[in-house]
Amino acid sequence: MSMKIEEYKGVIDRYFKYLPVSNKTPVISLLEGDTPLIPAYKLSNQLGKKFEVFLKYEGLNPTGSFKDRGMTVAVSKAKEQGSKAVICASTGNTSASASAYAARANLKSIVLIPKGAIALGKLAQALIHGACVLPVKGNFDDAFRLVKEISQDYPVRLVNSINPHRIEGQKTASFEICDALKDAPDFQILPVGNAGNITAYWKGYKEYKSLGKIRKLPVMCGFQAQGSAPIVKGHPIKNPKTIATAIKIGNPASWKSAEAARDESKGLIDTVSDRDIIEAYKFLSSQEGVFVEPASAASVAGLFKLKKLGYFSKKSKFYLSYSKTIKIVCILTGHGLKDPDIAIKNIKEPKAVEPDLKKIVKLLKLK
Ligand code: AN7
Repeated sequence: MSMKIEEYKGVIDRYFKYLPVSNKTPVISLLEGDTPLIPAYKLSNQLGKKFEVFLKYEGLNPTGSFKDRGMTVAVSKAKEQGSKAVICASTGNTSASASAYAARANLKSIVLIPKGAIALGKLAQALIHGACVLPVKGNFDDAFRLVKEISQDYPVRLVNSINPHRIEGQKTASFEICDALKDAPDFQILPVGNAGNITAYWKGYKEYKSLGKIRKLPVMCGFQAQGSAPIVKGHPIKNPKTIATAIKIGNPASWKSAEAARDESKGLIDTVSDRDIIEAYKFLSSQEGVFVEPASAASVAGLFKLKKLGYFSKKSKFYLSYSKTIKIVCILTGHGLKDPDIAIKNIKEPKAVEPDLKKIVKLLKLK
């Protein structure tokens, strides 16, 4: 008897016909995608019987964030089109992903990061993958402006999410959710920074709908950190502030398409405070067993906020208009290990003990 196991080969292979690739494209993949959609029982219980909450754990991508879905397409296309180098500005995850895929593709990678404002794990990734890392004495928006100009004048391929290949790759996450649920969820909640991801998800859902693969479209709910919420405030923020460094962005590139996703889906883009983010961060790690970086917890903080606002109460128009179970997917964009400093700062640090059995047993109150 032959036992043939179908090998998983990454998002370009799985969704080939929906992506701007051909048989001539040299596929640069780290087998990204195929991330779990984890049922969140405790979150579901908090909302009530009628609700099922799922966590799309994008932290399990090869470099620890959703950026890998877009980067496999962007770097493969850069390679196909003869680029020798890629460049990006980044709050951390884009730089980690770009440097890994560039290393695999034998491309040079250049990353401009806001000095002192990216999480330690992400900096380590970019450096160890061999990127040329330039910390800029400014914020993300300054770095982003610079890389746009450099890529216009010099032979380096920009791999930030204004590169349409990034959006194409990232839309595969909504395909996976629909494939798993056999339809779109009723609500999708996600953090919003440069706004590429909300753009990509919405594009993916709309494509699946027009292909007849799903019957409905989700309501898209995006959340920005309160001190860094240009879309909610309606104007760019000069000095964005938040502990969620990944989404510390004052002038998002995909502003317009984020608003389109919000409006077309009859959704919303709102704020969550740093305190809300940390609360959700701790809830996820201590109650659901899922460790994410702070920016990712913004989606669950957003879910809690919507609940508090009565969005899911029995009297709400949403509750009444859904006869069946209401499915909510929260996107968890990056792994908790990216930013260990934040974890340590938010727990009580354990005290060291003598290697003494009796003392330890007593201390642990095991008797
Ligand atoms: C964990 O790496 O912008 O709204 O330069 O790393 O698509 O920008 C990261 C963004 C959410 C926001 N969660 O997504 C970068 C960068 C995490 C992130 C976002 C980011 P977009």
